[in-house]
Amino acid sequence: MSNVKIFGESMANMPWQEKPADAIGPVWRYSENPIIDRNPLPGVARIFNSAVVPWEDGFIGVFRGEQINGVPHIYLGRSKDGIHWTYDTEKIPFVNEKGEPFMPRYAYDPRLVKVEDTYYIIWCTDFYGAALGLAKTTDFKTFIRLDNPFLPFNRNGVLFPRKLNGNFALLSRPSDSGHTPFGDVFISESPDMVYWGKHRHVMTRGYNQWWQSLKIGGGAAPIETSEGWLLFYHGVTGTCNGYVYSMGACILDKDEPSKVKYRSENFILTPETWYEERGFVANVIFPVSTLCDADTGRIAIYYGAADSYVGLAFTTVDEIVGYVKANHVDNGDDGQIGIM
Ligand code: BMA
Repeated sequence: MSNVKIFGESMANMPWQEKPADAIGPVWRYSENPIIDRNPLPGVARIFNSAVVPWEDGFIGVFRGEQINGVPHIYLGRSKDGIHWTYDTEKIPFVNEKGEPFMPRYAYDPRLVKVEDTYYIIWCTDFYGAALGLAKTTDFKTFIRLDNPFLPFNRNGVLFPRKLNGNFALLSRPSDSGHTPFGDVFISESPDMVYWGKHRHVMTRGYNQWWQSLKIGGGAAPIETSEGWLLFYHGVTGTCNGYVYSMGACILDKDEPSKVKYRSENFILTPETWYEERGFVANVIFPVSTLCDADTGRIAIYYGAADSYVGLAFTTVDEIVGYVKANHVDNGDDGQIGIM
């Protein structure tokens, strides 16, 4: 039982490992990481930055598969235990709203979020440069591509798992079309997943926390808790050898999620293991989705590691919320009063 409540479903079958006695910090890695290794299926060299949800008696997910020609696309995968995955060998066959085939030129960093009875996939697509792509499914057989929600450039779209005040809510990070050496998180609303507005600033990269000083971006879909929306995100610093991506955590206001209630001063996971430090892009931890059990407060975080592997990490809602509150930092941007 936990003190902080997760408002969500029971998930007794989610992957889980207890915190080891020697763990440092509020989040600990799965001992058998990485859960997805290189060359996971024919024609795909690497899977990383991927998202999963519970489905039937197991789990289903959308996977960023980097093909052997270097172009990323989204593949569907299934698992009984959330750890061992099998994949469709063909890319997800999107159709447009008329039912005609639609294949994006490339697709990466997919999120998968259930809102009411529909699963939405948000990814980075080509729209005269990097922009958010959007599709929906109810059965994981037919995937209907919807209009791109935003103008270019934007690469990090994270949907809330329920409507807020009657509207869908989407976190994103406006960017450039390249490797973006800047970036804050914003929120936008839509009554119908077509027209977006009510844009608000949520949070700024951390001026005084060097690990997130360059840019930040939404990670996994926010988890609704009795303390507010718990968000795992990525924070990036620039070094003389390139970017380093760590995982941060914050809690957004329950009713007005453009207001940051608490934001951890410290990263909660940073590249330390061989599969995070070494790979196609070294030193990347990129959280993309979570599974949680409302009964026990357990949380499993799926993250891309070094643009080469998928890692799994665990925490509990009590542990992470307690940590974020105890290490809360005020960046002066919480709430953004008057700046809209
Ligand atoms: C970002 C995206 C991510 C990637 C990260 C590190 O801009 O391209 O997919 O994990 O860079 O390379």
